[in-house]
Amino acid sequence: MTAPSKPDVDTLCRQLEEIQSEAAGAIAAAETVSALDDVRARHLAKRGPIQAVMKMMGNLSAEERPIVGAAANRVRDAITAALSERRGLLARAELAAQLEAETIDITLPGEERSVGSTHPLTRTMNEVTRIFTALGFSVATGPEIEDDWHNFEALNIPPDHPARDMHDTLYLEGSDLLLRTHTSPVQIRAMQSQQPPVAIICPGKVFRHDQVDQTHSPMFHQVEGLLVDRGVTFGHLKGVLEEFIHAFFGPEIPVRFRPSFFPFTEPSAEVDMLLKTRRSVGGQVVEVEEWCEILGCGMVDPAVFEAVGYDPEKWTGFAFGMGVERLAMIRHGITDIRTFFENDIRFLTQL
Ligand code: 2NL
Repeated sequence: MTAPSKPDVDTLCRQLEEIQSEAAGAIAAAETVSALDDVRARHLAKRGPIQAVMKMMGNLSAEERPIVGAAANRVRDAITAALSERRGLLARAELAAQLEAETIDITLPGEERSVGSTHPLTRTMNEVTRIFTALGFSVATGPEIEDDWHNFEALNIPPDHPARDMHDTLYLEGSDLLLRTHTSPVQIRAMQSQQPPVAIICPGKVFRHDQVDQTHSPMFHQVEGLLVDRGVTFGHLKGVLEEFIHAFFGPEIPVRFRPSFFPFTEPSAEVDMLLKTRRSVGGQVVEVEEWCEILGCGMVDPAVFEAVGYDPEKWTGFAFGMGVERLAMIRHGITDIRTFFENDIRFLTQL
C-alpha cells in the first residue's frame, strides 16, 4: 500500500483557480446583499477552501511554498474585490427599488378632512350679540323651562290673553311649568336680582305650540334686549335700534317705526326696513322695494317695573325683541325655516 500522494504545486494552484472560479460564479449568482454575505462566509472563512488548500502544502519544498502562498493571496484578493464590486451593484439596485416603492404621487387628489362649522343661526345670534355688546349691553341667559309668573304674569300678560292658550304655549304636564315662549323671563329675572342701570341682551331658544310649516317651527331663537335707567326716552330706543339695523344689514337701509301693541311696553312699535327683493311679475323677474318687519319694541310698561320691584316713578326703560331665524332668512334669502333644522350638510356648508 502506498500512502496517498501529497499534491504538488501545480495541483494546488489548479485547486486555488477552481476555488476562484467557483466563487466568481456564486458571486454573479447572488441576487441580494444578504445572499452575497453568505457567499463571503462560505469562500473566505477561516476554515474555508483556501485555508484547506494551504494545509496541504506539507510535502512542498521551501522554494515551492511561497508560490502556492502567493497564489492563495491573489485568489483571496480577487474574491474580495469581486465581492465588493457585486455588493456595490446590488446595494445601489436595492436602494433604487426601495425609492421606487416608496415614491409619493404628489399629483393625486388629497384626502378630504372635513372641518365643522358654526350653524348659521348661531352665527347670526353671535353677530347680533357682538353689535349690542359693542354698544355697552351685557349678555344674560336663563332657564328654558319657566313658570307662569316669569313668562306671563310679570310681563303684564293677562290670564285671558290668547298667548296663554294651550294652543300657543307648551305646558309641562302636571305642573305650572312651561317652555318659555320668549326670552323676556330672563330680563324679568335680571331686574329681580339687580338694581338699575340695566343694559342686557338675552339670546336663546324659545318654544311655541305651532304646526311646522315654511315660516313656523315649535322651537326657534330670539334675541331680546332691555335698557333701564333714569330719563330713558323713545329717542334712545330709536337710536340704538337704527344703529343695530345699520350695523347688521348695511348703513344705507331705510328704517321706519310703526305704532303697535304689546302688553309689556307702552308705547309700542314695530320696526320695518326697506328691502329690495326680486319678484316674478307676469313671468318676468322684477326688482321691487318692500317694507319688511324685523323687530318689535317699546318703552317698558310701568306694570312690569312694579312686578319686579322697580319704582316706575324713578326708572324708565326700553325693550325690544327679534326672531333670529327671520334675520338669517332675510340676510341669506332663505324662504323655508325648516332648512335650519334639517341639518342637510349641503345647506349648512354653503352659507
Ligand atoms: C317681538 C317683540 C318684544 C319686548 C319684546 C320686553 C321685555 C321686558 C319688558 C318689556 Cl322684560 N318688554 N320685551 C318688548 C317689546 C317687543 O318683542 O316681535 N319679538 C319677536
